[in-house]
Amino acid sequence: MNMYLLDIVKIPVDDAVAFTFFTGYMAMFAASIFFFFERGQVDGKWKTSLLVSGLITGIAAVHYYYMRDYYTATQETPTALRYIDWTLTVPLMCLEFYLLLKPAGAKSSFMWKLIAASVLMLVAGYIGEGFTDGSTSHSVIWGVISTIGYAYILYSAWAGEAKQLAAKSDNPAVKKGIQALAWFVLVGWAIYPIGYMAMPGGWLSGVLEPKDMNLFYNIADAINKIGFGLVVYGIAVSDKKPAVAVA
Ligand SMILES: *C/C=C(C)/C=C/C=C(C)/C=C/C1=C(C)CCCC1(C)C
Repeated sequence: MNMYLLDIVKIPVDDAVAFTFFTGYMAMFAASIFFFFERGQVDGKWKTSLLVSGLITGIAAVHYYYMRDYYTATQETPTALRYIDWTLTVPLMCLEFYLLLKPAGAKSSFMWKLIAASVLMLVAGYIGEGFTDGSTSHSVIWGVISTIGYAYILYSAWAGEAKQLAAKSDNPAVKKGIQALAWFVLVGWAIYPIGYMAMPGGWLSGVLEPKDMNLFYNIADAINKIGFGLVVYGIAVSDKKPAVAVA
């Protein structure tokens, strides 16, 4: 056996899950390069936000690199890697809200409340998936607890603190951007619970196979992580300093 070929993986042509692991990896990787390079083009006050956008997709790219291999080697769901990734990237998305709303008066307590809600959402989801006994009750109980955390973030974006801070912002680009992020949280983030329900005992386990969970998570990750970054990028480029008139 040629020892240099050990890393070659086989992807069956009908394995949609493997496809999304590979395209997800490449998309996250490319998005990171884009955000890091564009960071040099935007006004100084947006540079940290763009850096965080690049970190979110960059951290995801590294995890996808490993999750891809894990899945192709074992055909199993990389639960631990998935949640390690989310534990880093979701709080960074909360940080994006804070950075955008800081000029409108957001305090760090605003950010910590969002982060606390995201930790509740993710810890409960991890117990639900990682420690399942295959029963519907286990899946549902932890799914419901997780949803409490999700509901808090959703509430903040649509009616609570984030919404109210955005209303106070004197920057139309930020107002529009926060509204766009609120849509991502409502529609893009709602894809995850659907994937969760594919787990053994889950409400959709009669319709979906357990590995289909990855299909939902991979598609949602690409939409949300790259989408969040593009919204931030959109704010930064539409909010250029007005050109100085030449006398
Ligand atoms: C980049 C990763 C992101 C934006 C991940 C978001 C994850 C969620 C919104 C997960 C939510 C869940 C529920 C609301 C209930 C079931 C368990 C979870 C963790 C899948």
